[in-house]
Amino acid sequence: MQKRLFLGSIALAVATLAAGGAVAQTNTFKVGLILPMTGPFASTGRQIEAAAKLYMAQNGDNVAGKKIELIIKDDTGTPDVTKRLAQEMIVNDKVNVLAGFGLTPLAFATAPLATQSKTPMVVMAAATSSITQASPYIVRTSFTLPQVTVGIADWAPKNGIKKVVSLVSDYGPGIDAERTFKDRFTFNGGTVVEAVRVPLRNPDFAPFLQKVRDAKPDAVFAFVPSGAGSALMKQFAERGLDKAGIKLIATGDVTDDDILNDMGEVAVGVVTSHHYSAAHKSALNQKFVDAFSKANKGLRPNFMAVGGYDGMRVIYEALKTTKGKGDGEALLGAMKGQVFESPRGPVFIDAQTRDIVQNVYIRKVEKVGGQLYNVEFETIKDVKDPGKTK
Ligand code: VNL
Repeated sequence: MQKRLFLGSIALAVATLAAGGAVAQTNTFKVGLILPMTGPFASTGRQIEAAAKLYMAQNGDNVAGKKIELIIKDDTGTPDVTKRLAQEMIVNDKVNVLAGFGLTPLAFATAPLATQSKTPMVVMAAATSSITQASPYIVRTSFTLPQVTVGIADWAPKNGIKKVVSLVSDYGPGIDAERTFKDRFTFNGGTVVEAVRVPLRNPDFAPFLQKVRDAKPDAVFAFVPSGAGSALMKQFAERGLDKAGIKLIATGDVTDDDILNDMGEVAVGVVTSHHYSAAHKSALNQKFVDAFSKANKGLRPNFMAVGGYDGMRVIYEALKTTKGKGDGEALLGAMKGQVFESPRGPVFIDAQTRDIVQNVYIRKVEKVGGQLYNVEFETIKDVKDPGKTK
């Protein structure tokens, strides 16, 4: 095994893998799941891990004659760590598929490794539009910010909201949300009077919200990543924006099902657009929510969980279609074009863009049986990511 000599050198090891040495001929099929399990985005890791395990518990770990092995590693939400873990998984563990990717910078850090080693990379969370263009081996089962922003930018001006300040986390998905909202809302006759960006890490929303209050808009349009919505909501109330008659509209990342119930009265009535709500009415979703909750001490699944659950589905079905062949190119081909019913509704992996096409729902936070839920009241069918040029 000449390859062993190269293991010390990352570049050479990857070059060797690209030459076809990647997949060991064994009866195991390895999925390398890299997630933020600790740090500020740990809730995303916990949700996706729980969902992936649920999918396996429901569908078995034997697929097309292979035993599925899930290798879970914590990247703490740090791109350098994600990249190193992916490298180790490709070279040492010889994983057949890489999966996870809780945030945009983590997906971008790994994309070149997927390309070099020809390993399919299933992005279950990160949602900047351009991620799928970073490697032809990327397939996405989450969503994109432009995809879920158009809905609320159409809804708002029809519902008396004409003047908006946007407030987003200052990185890929936030900038996608800011741009998409402005373009669409302006096209619809509205005005974005100010575009505020807050740091991704440890944001102190107070000074920004003060600025917003002074601008006296009809509403704030917000995007912050999963987990950060509680702090935003709390500050929104503490700064008296709701009392000043300023509405909050957002993508569903803000009223994230994982934390929504703890937000309290201030969240009631907030309208958002998103691709998944735990309150989505379908038999499949009811089953998913019940099983997820039962397996995780009552935890409610959020949109991250659904991205993880569907990501496992895409991997399982690709393995079946290729009759147990772990070959990256064949798997990738079998991931493209999959059509299925997800707990979120009908979905489709567009073979051209490798991105997910799905319904986007307009929802309002309401109290249902004493609990806060994003109740869907309008459906925009089969939304493609509008952030792509082709
Ligand atoms: C991203 C987008 C992350 C949306 C999120 O939560 C989110 C990302 C951690 O692309 O980084 O809700």
